[in-house]
Amino acid sequence: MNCPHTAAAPAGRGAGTVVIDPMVQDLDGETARLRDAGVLARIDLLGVPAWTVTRHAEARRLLLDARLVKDIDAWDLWRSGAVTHAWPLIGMIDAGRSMFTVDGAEHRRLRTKTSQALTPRRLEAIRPEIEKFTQELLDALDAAQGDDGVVDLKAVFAQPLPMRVVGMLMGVDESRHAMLTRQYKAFFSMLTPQDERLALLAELDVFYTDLVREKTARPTDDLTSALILAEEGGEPLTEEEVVGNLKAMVAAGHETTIGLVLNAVRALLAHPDQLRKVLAGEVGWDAVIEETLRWDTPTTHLLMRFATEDITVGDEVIRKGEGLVVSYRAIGRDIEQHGADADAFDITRPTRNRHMTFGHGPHICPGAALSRVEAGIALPALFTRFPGLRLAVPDEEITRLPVMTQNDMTAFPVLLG
Ligand code: STR
Repeated sequence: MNCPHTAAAPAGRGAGTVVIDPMVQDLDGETARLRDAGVLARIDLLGVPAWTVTRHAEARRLLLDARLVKDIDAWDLWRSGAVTHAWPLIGMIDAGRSMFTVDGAEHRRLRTKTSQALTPRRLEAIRPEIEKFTQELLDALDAAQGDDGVVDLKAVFAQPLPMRVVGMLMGVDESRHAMLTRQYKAFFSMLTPQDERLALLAELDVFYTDLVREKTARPTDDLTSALILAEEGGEPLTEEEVVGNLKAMVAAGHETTIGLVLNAVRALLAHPDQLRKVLAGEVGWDAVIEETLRWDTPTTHLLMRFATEDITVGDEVIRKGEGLVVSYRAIGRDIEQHGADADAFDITRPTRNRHMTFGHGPHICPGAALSRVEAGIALPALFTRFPGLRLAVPDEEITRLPVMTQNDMTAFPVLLG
């Protein structure tokens, strides 16, 4: 293989190291290279080496393996000082104590209330509000059309909707949403200088800590307040733990759903025959959502777990102290799981529900049902209101943001028709 992103293969070691491109210039090519590099591939993340798992079956096994932990102190490169806060991706791992960074019994303690608040049954209660936000943002879309009729579906619709939903759930006032959106955009972008990223993470910590203190003094009807209150006879979460969970919820709830909604719209507009079937009621929106989750995952790579013992995967060994990434985009394109046409978008595919985009095992996405509810409201509402919706530029001109772990577009200019 003659490929600039793939270094020469060390003898007997698969196809070599795949250098992950911070500018995300060729995501499909990179996904294919990862798949070609093996079940377990060596990757380079801005100079930092790690393993990644690229296949469904093995990822499923590894995500249940208690020898892999989230605790950054289990990472040799961190303990030795080779990786520091100067590394642009450190904020994806060293994110404070929360359900995202802790394992085992402590993890269950940190996570239970959040997952209980986000069951499909509990979410039915907030469906009317999500529908109301959706209608308001559709009005905003209509109003935002320029003289040429062009409007950015991302900025005006796909981005504000998840922020409003997660803001309502967690009790974050609407006056802060625009600011948070800007901060997360800068957090994820590889164009942001590292000192700025660290400064904005510190600002976010102050903001969330203030919010938790306010909710401690005056609890309201939101998940942040629920996280603060102790279970009867149970041990309450510490302030740091509540702040950590709140951060994780807002970051994850906001960023990933933008990708889900936009990727679904993009896939449908690029496959008009399939869009027709959906609009004719021959195939359900749930099929669109699941196939989009599989084919164009909102999370490209999930950082990171660390081996507490040597772990053998096929003929490779993840050594104790090494890091493992899960490459969800490659996993969604796994031929053994989805067939030889795994690279094709097909809402009638029999395996469309058998993807692993929300993860697996104890850390499986607690917001999965919420994102499905949001997309399940937003997509049909959008196409019902604007049946003539189309891209304002050729599909090839849509660019991805320079974000290594998430799959997010710069903008999505459309004509409402
Ligand atoms: C962003 C920074 C922060 O303050 C807290 C977190 C914890 C949850 C993380 C989030 C991060 C980045 C995006 C993640 C999210 C959990 C799910 C989401 C990784 C590090 C996904 O992309 C799946």
